[in-house]
Amino acid sequence: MSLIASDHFRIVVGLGKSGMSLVRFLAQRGVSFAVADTRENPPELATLRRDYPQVEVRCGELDVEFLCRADELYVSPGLALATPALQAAAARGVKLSGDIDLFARNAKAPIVAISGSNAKSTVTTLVGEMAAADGKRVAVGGNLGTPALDLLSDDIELYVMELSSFQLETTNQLGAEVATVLNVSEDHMDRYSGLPAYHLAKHRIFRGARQVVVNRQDALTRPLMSEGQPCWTFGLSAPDFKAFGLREENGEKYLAFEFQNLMPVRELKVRGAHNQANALAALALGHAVGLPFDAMLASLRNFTGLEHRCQWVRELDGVSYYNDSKATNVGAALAAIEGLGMDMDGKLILIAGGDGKGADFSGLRDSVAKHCRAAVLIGRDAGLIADALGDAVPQVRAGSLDEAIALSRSLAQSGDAVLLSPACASFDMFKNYEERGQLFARAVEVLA
Ligand code: N21
Repeated sequence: MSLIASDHFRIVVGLGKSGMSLVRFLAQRGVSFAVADTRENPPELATLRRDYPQVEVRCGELDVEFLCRADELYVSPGLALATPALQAAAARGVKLSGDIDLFARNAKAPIVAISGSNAKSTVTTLVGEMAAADGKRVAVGGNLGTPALDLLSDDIELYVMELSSFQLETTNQLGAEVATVLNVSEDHMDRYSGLPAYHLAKHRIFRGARQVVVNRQDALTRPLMSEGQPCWTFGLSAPDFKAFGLREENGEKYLAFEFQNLMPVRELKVRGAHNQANALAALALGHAVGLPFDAMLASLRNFTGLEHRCQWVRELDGVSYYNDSKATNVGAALAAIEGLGMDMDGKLILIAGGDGKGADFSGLRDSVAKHCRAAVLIGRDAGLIADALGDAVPQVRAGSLDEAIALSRSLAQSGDAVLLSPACASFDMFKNYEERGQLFARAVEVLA
């Protein structure tokens, strides 16, 4: 009898977007559950109280005794697994899990699972468009757009999922048809003990995967323990067997698979080596789930890039303005600086800074020295970036995004470009990177 109280009782810990999707999923299936959030007033509390008034909610500091009433906790990606109350519950036998675990247990169609420090939204979107172009009923989401559980439907033929390290941390078994970690560079050092812990979290994406896709140019993307699954690779070098890459023939560069040229690189509307790598990664993932090359190549030809991802805003006085607000880590900013810088006659005015999440910014120095005329620094960690850049480039501090834009405009010469690529999260100044990007674009659009 005493077993019953804690049997099949779950607690959703963290009431954000995915927390609400868990609530809907569990309630719909008649599973008994409660909700906890460390915040006194979590964002979705009013919605929960309105739509599920019978559900018990505990706000504020987590209570271990309460958590231990559950046999399984679904932990939000916004909460560190190292949180003492979660670890205490785990030590007492409570299973730690997340929405992706539950999604994986309930998905009846193959899953394409995509992680990485950068480009995961771009590649996820591309694979989704490729599948749609082939006429597949495809669902795209996870870390971007719709939470995983809200995608579940018996009609779906393919799931294309972007997964963050925080989502993977709580995923015990994914069982993807094909899984990839596109690249690994430092991010979220405020949540991990170091790069190894972050790397390990990302690699949980390979658990139970039937095929894997690996980046030939980044050894950290190789599964730590290969289970002998078919392995496809992508990279900028010429491809061999089971490989996607670039091949040059008669002065023309092609996206290529093994010994077959697929499409001239110049037919892509997105520029830069990193975007060619993204296209090759999407081709590898699509090929692994049987998408035909004609549909995949048509999608690649149409793709103009994501919002806030190195997006051209306008030209003024011979100066182009780019919104790369989605660059929330050093690796992303580097890709933008190198990608744009390479293509230009003029130089870049880089607007960077924000919440650096404990990053080491020294990796920016060489690229900034090479491609930038000046750096305009904003936000909480402006000083850390200033120190890391040293005398690589003239730098100025701005107290607001508007001031940064005005300063950038005065520093730019005709032929230059102003690039917002912060290498930081936005939480110190904005709601999120989308708001930061929208405010940048709006302010640039109204410059007289
Ligand atoms: O937009 C930006 O500028 C930065 C994006 C990053 O740096 O990459 N994203 O840190 C992690 C989790 C990230 C973004 C969204 C989420 C999921 C949340 C859910 C709950 C976020 C925070 C919470 C907080 S839950 C609780 N107590 C930036 C809390 C909770 O405080 S990210 O990877 O119980 O959404």
